[in-house]
This record gives sequence, C-alpha cells and structure tokens, in this order.
Amino acid sequence: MTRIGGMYGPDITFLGVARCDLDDPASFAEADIVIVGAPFDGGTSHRAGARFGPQAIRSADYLPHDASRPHLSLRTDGLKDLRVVDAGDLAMPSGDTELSLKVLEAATLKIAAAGAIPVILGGDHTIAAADVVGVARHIGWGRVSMIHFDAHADTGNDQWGSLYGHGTPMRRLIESGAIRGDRFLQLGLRGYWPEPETLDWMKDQAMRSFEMTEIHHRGLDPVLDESFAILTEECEGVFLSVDIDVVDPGMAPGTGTPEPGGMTSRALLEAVRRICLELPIVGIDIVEVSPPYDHADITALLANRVVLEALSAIARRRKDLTEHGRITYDPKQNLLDR
Ligand SMILES: [Mn+2]
Repeated sequence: MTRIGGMYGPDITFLGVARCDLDDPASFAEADIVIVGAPFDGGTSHRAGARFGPQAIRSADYLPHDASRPHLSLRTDGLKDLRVVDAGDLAMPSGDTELSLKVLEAATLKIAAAGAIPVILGGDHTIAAADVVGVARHIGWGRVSMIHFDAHADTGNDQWGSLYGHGTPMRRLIESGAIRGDRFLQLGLRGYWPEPETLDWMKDQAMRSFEMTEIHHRGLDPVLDESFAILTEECEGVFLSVDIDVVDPGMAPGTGTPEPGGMTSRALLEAVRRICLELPIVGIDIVEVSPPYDHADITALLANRVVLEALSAIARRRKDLTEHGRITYDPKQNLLDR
C-alpha cells in the first residue's frame, strides 16, 4: 500500500495539508485526522464518475491551498488546531470490488488504531461496507453507531446479483454486526427505492430512518435531538456517512443517482456542525461526488465544505471540552461577540 498520491490526476492534498504515507507509521503517528481518497466507482448502479471525487473535493476552493481555514462562526481552524494529514488515494481498481474494499478496510483500521479519525473521500457508497468495518474492528464490533445522510437507504440485499454495490453497504454492515441495526440512523430518504420488502427488513433490524418529508415537517433540530440520544447509548463512537445526494440535485447536481426534493446545502452543513460538536466522532466518509456531472464545481465545493465544517466542529468540541468541560458554542451569538 505504498503512497500513490492521486490515483487519477496530480498528487495534491486536501487544501494543502501535509502528506502522510500509511506504510510509514511515523508519518501519521501524531495525527488527529487522516484524510484518505477512495477513488472507487465500480459499485454505481447508474452514472459512474465518483472515482474522480477525491481529487475534486481536495481542490474545490477559491482561497490559497495553505492548510489553514479559520471558521467564521466556530472560531477554530480545523486544519491548524487539529493535526491533519492526507494519505492520498488508495489503490482501488473499480473493476475489482473485493480487492478495493480490502485495501480500504485495512487503511481505516490502521488509521483508527493510530488514534486518528479517518476522513474518507469517495468514491461511490460501496466503500462504506469497508471503511466503517476498519473503524469497528478497532473501536469495537457493534460499539460504533451510524448517522447516515442519503436520499437512498442503501440497504438492498444485492445489486443485480452482486452483494457489493452502492445500494447494499448498509445491509452488509448490519448483517455482519459491525453496526447494530438499532444504532443505525438514516436522514433524508425519499423517492422510489427501496421496495416494501427491504423496508420490512429495515424495520426488523430496528433501524431508525427519517424520511425527507418527516424532516420537512418536524424540522431538522428535533430530528437530530432524537437521533443523538440513540447514537450515544451503549456505543463508544459515531460514524458519520454523508452521501452528497441527500442534498437536492439543484444544490448538488454532480452525483450519480440524483433524487429531487432533498435537503438544502445549508441544512446539511448545520447538521454536520451539530453532529461533530456534540458527538464523539470516530470516522467520516463523504461519498458520491461525481465531477463529470457537476456544474461550476457546485457539488465538489459542498463536499469540501462538509469536510471543513466537520473538522472545524471537532476542533471546537475538543477545545470546549478541554477548557470548559462542556460545549460552549452558541450559534445564535453574533460572530463579532464570540
Ligand atoms: Mn448512498
């Protein structure tokens, strides 16, 4: 698993953060966050292209790539207050799913075992069947809970006969016991899939899935409050999986299976901020950004900001807990008074 840099394109890091090499433990031994690209799109059921996601997410920005981003609201710098390194892309040939998933699982296990949080840039959602497993092998089997943003449940039994694909990872995670069904939260589901038989299976697992229409009528914060209580019970940490197609295609067009009627980009960023502030995050993936279908980098920019929002909030959580023993951030306070 020698560092290959970019599997597609130049060897750049996320907004200029330092490089690391997963074969050289010293290069990430002190890291808080290890970013890694998973440029795999062999599991897409419709339009491919997410293999180009990691590079687009790393570079989508208009400021210098100087490894510094002071957050206007949180008053932390996620790239400086935390020790963030980028391992480059993993060698994940889209024609060999099993090999690709094996490589990714080994990588996230290595990162978690080093005491860092892996942040995986996808790739299609197939990769969740591996990146979460690597983290669960370290934290504890069934001891990691999941908060999953997506238009689709991704709980299919198989995809055209294949057990692995971007429509099936969540079923694999629950079947294996890596994540308990009753600690598996989904937000943003909508549209015309899956079929009732799969919804019955989800119910049997005691999953909690918030349809987009429930979020629309109840509001995001009550739904997050309800989710947080479940996520922290009998679990050591929380994995955050963000499929960019949870956001409305009008605000995230660059994706393989767009579904109208989604969240706004603002709502997603607010949710990611609260999750990373209030919960003990042990892993993050951001998937399904497909640059060939993007326009003006809209989708890649949003994914880049999801990563920054998460890191800024994790930095604020650590600072607040160290200095005050509790979260002191108040989103209603004016930025100049914080
Ligand atoms: Mn998905």
